[in-house]
Amino acid sequence: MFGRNRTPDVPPTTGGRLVYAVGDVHGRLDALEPLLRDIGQDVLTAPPAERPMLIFLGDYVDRGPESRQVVDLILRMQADEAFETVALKGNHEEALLQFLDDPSFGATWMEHGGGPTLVSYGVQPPATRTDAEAWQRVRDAFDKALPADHRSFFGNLRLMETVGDYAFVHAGVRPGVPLEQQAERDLLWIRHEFLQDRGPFGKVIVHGHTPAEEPQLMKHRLGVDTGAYATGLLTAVRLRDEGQTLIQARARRG
Ligand SMILES: [Mn+2]
Repeated sequence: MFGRNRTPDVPPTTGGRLVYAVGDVHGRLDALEPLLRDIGQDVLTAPPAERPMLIFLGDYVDRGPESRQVVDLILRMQADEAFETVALKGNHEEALLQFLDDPSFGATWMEHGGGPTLVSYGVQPPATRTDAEAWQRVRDAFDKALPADHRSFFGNLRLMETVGDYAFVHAGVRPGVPLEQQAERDLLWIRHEFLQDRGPFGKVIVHGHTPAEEPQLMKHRLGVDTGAYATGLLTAVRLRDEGQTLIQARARRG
């Protein structure tokens, strides 16, 4: 099958690039700030020939308290020429966009941690979750509160980025399906079918979405979601031709 022909037992290559992939932030600005400081320091220890890449694996919003501020910081990184910054789409960004399209989705979004996201944009969720008119008003207030650069950020998130032998996605890939034929739903949502498969998957898959106490650096997939919204521990993996290294930052409060 196309893409399944990576030579076994040869370490994966980034094609000479230095890449940092950051796991699910979920509104934890207090963990993202120190992590980006550490990454900035790390680059200085061995400056690469080409500009380093910073790849965010999705789920910037929801659950944690500072979704809006996290997006602001990622936008600043995208404007910073020191890095080539790529932001992937997570299922929580999909939920936010779905709410803008359809106010009746609000109650479901709240079950997945959307309340703190609204509050971070200065919008209060309705007191009654089943009040359709109230949801319409909240949707309109959120639409108005969303800055233009945030709207374009959410609207232009990518589903997959590939660098050398690595493919970066939010959740994972469906085993047996070529990477270029993967469905958006799987890239944003898949769990067990992917996590229980030993691979190979065409490339080494770098992903977040399913939190684990420890990052999972396996042969065919690297999982870096350490549940920052609950643990305060945010994880990135540094990829170079020389190997894979974890960089972690812990927020001051848990
Ligand atoms: Mn997710």
